[in-house]
Amino acid sequence: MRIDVLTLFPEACEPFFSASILQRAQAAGLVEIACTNIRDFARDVHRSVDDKPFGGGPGMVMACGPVFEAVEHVEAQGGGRATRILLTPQGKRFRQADAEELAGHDRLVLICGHYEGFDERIRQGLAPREISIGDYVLSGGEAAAMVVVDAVVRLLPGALGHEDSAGEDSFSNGLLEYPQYTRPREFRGMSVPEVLLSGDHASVAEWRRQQAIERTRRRRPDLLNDNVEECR
Ligand code: 9D3
Repeated sequence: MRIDVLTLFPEACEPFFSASILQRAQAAGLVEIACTNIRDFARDVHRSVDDKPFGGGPGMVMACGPVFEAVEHVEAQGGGRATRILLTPQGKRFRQADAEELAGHDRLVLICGHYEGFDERIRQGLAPREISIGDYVLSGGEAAAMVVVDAVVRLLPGALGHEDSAGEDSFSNGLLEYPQYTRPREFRGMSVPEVLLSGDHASVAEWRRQQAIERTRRRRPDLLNDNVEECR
């Protein structure tokens, strides 16, 4: 997989992609991640990438030229047309199922905005998917791009090192995780539930399933609607 992140702040994104699992996945050849500065494709002397909105109003709008040229530039570096993703508060809210779907694509181009928004012709001409990561206001798309890349790359076969982990995640089965414990058996008067020390694997599995369902019911009842059969 190849992922290009188009941004006005490549220096904000690069350290994140150079750390931890993302670094390992790149070293293992599972993914190549490159950040490109949209400003490199500005053509005027001021290297501007934004302008005042036609019709008036507050703020600035990200202009078409540099964004189109940046997309065309990275797509021309082999592979042809990529799956284009615009990070925007107006996008579809990103979920685990979206990460799983994107993990099956060969080339992703993520476009991060700053300013009040994108010139609408970026949507019209580039036909990107639009993704939001949740209902809160960020100062730009970079943090959202990091979230999407992280969620996708860890799903690539070989990225985690211990292969069955991703399938056991919260959200893969639609439930929150059960409580976990490690040594010591007692810590400051708090003990580990007896069933986990019993060695009875069936009882452990049943206890964990019940705990996961109960925790989900209390904290995230919205998730249960998607998984009625898990709760029976
Ligand atoms: C005036 C209306 N604002 C929308 C709530 C304008 C606006 C605010 C913040 C436009 C862009 C931004 C920057 N945010 C993103 O680029 C962004 C984002 C987000 O703010 N929340 C959740 N997901 C995302 S993905 C990109």
